[in-house]
Amino acid sequence: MSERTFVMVKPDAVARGLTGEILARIERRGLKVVGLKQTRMERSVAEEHYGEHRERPFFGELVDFITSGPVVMMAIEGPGAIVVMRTMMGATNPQDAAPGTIRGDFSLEVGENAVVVATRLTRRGELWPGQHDAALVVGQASVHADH
Ligand code: FUP
Repeated sequence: MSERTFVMVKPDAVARGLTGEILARIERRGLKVVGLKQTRMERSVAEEHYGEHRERPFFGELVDFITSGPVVMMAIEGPGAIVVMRTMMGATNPQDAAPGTIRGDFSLEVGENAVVVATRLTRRGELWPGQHDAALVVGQASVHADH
């Protein structure tokens, strides 16, 4: 079933010039880029997005990092896009991420792990792109709920 998900290239990867490489991997896999935008995260939006981590010791650093430079947001569409993108992204800690995944190939530190993929429609799918650009809104009807 065709799904839509939200992918964001984080500031570390944008600064290192990896946006094209990440985009190319997504396209080569056969997924479609149906929305694309380079922007900067507002602090309040970042805090809400990472709200589940608010009480964790790394929360401040996480928000500082994600707002520290430009990011590239994408809406991605295709069969099984949510699971496929999460698999392509790799484990949260890049040191555990398998080779061949974006994190496993391009990052080493958990704080700077190159990419975000929406897992939960309501927070990761809707909030950021929805607030920034209608072209990136992840349609509720076409995305599975939590998994
Ligand atoms: P993911 O969906 O893989 O990005 O993972 P999480 O939502 O669990 O984590 C979001 C971000 O929090 C990660 F990208 C990095 C940061 N984080 C830490 O810095 N330390 C941790 O122990 C866990 C997550």
